[in-house]
Amino acid sequence: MPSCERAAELFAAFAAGGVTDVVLSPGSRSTPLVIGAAASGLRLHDVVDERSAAFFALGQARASGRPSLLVCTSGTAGAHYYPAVLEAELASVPLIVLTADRPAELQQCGAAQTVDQLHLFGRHVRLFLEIGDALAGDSPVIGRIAAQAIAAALGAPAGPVHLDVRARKPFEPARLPVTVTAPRTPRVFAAVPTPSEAAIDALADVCRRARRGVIVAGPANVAQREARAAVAALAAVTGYPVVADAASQLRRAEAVGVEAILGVTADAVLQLGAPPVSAAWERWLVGLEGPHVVIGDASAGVWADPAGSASLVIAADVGLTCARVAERLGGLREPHEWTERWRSEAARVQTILEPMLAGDHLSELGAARDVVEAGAEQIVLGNSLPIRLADLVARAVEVPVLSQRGVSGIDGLVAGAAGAAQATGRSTALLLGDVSLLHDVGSLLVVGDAPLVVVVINNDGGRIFEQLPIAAVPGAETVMPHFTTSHGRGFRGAAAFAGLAYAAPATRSALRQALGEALAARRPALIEVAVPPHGAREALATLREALR
Ligand SMILES: Cc1ncc(C[n+]2csc(CCOP(=O)(O)OP(=O)(O)O)c2C)c(N)n1
Ligand SMILES: [Mg+2]
Repeated sequence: MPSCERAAELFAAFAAGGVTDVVLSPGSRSTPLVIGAAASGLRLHDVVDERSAAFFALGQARASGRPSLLVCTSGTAGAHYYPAVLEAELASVPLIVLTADRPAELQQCGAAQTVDQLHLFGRHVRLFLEIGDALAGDSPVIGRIAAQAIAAALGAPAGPVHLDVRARKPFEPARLPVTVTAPRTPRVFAAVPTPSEAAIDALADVCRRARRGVIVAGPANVAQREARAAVAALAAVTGYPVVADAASQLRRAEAVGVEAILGVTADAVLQLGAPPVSAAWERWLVGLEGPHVVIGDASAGVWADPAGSASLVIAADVGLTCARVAERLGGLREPHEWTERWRSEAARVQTILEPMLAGDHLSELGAARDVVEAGAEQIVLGNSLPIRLADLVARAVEVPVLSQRGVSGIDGLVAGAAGAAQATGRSTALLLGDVSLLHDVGSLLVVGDAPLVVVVINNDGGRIFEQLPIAAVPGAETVMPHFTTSHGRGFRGAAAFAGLAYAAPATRSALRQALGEALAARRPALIEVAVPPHGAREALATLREALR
């Protein structure tokens, strides 16, 4: 059972393996872990609510690419980590969870705060280990356990790891601080999935045959920024447009939105990672007759072909694969009618969209454009309409864009953005909906002094549901309140409670000013953009009509 000294050695081993941050939630059973973490030199963050804590750590890891550690007590505490663990699993984010646990003899006998925590997260973690005994006595394996947990969390694919740590009383050290013994840890290089020669041959063959191809990229982790040059090289040698989701890390000046390809028929599509968020994509894919290539991680949970239409799947790193196939294909393809065709489609979409973004009145589309272009060093897009509207209006995006598209929850967005801002020190803008903010309103307390500006689009409810077929059913008005959950609340009081600066701009120029000032001052703030409830519904209907 862990002594505080041995626990300190464990955390020192995590530090040696590249971990920098631990998010702690208070408790007694976790005493050796807290004492050990405090002795290790790692940065500690205290977050009372384990659900917030887990999303905060998730945001740190999502932004930094480093595993973040979570420590909590026994009982229901670890269960509050569940949503963030699921997101980490499906979005491939490295997260290492340490739950303190009672010793085996105190299970199933009425001992307080005791539940069966073995495999608490079921099949949703990359690795589960019960390690209480390993931290007892002078076992030499502590360094190995930390290295193994880090390697499993970094993948490939990256994801969550759960270590359950049984502890028997007494937990306390004889005196503080405890001394830390340097652990013996192996140096670990995580797996990088390299495409085989055969995979490159197959992909090059698809590109040679298809003159009218398209490269598409859905939301991806920030590491995909490293693939930018390789994707551009592949686009150049194939003459294919890059249809890059705003959250793909690949949205550059020459990229086009999904709407731009709706009007054209391609004869091949190369999908990089997850499918794009836009519903237009699914409709377009149904009509595709040529090959559909999916490149990226293809392990069970992250196999990115929900429609089952892929004809070729290359389970390898996107950047490496694009670079290799671009090299294989060699010289630039001559521009021809295909290039003209999609460029003119992209221009047509722009001529429809830009007038809708003119003027100084507050609108959801306008706010999305203003947030994306506010000069933040990092952008976080909330789910529901925000990520979709940002995708519609974003032009080139040069900074990392974080999104929660593993499980697409509207939960934990504030905590995640706070973790991302804190871990990177980048000035961060979070765009999210009012129901999403209500869901995570408690996490405004974890923003602290992180350089985070939370921009809430308050359309008084979940207005995405007005886009769904249910809203068009005759008589739907009787049930729509159960979907939209209109609440009539503003967030001024929430900002005050959390000690955040607050602004409720009445115009877009005021919004831009409030955003610009808060970001430049790196001052945490909440900006509330109050818009008419049905504004997005009307704008999207107008847009669809014009694009037809
Ligand atoms: C944890 C979780 N609960 C429920 C949902 C289902 N859901 C998707 S969008 C949405 C409404 C979001 O409303 P809001 O944040 O105001 O955004 P808007 O639709 O107005 O853009 C809900 C409840 C979800 N995705 N995640
Ligand atoms: Mg809303």
